[in-house]
Amino acid sequence: MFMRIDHIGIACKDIEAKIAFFSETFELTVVAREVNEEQGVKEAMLHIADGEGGGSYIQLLEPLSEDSPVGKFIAKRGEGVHHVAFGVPDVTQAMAKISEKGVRLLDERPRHGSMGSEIAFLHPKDVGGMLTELVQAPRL
Ligand code: CMX
Ligand code: CO
Repeated sequence: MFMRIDHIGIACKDIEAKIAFFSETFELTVVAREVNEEQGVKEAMLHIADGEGGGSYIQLLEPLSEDSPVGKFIAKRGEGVHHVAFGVPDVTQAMAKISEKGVRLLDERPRHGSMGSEIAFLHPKDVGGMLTELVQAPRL
C-alpha cells in the first residue's frame, strides 16, 4: 500500500527562518510554497529525493491561526514533527482498506494537498500516536 515516505511535516512558528535553516544546513531546495486555507497552513516543500510514484520532501508548516490543527499542536507541544505522510497509488482505495481495519479517517473524502496531490489523514490515536497522512501524487 505504501510506496515511499512522501514527506515529514514539521510545525514551526516562523516558516521563513526554518526554510533558511533547512536549505542552508542540509542543502535542500524549496520546490513549492503554498497557503492552504482549508488546512489552515502556510507551507513549503523542500525536495529530498525522487521515488516510486513521486518525490520525498520535508514539509514546513506555519499555522494561519491559533485554532488551526498546527496552531493547536504548537500551543500544546511546541514546534517539531507534526505528521508523517506516505505515498500511496490510490488514496481513495487506501482510505477504504485502512478504514476496514478500524482506523479512524479524519477526512471523509480526499482533500487538496501540496503540489496538486490528493491527501487524507488518519487519527493519530489509532496509529500509535503518529498523525498519518496518505498522499496520492498528481498523475503526470
Ligand atoms: N500528532 C500526534 N498526536 C496528536 C497530533 C499530532 N499531530 N495532534 C493532536 N494529537 C493528539 C493530542 O495530543 C491529543 O491527545 P491527548 O488527548 O492524549 O492529549 C489528541 O490528539 C486530540 O488533540 P487535540 O489537541 O484536542 O486536537 P483535535 O482533536 O482538535 O485535532 C487532529 C487533532 C489530529 C484530529 C487534527 O489536528 C486534524 O484533523 N489533523 C489533520 C489535518 C492537519 O493536521 N492539517 C495540517 C497539515 C496539512 C498538510 O499536511 O498539508
Ligand atoms: Co503533510
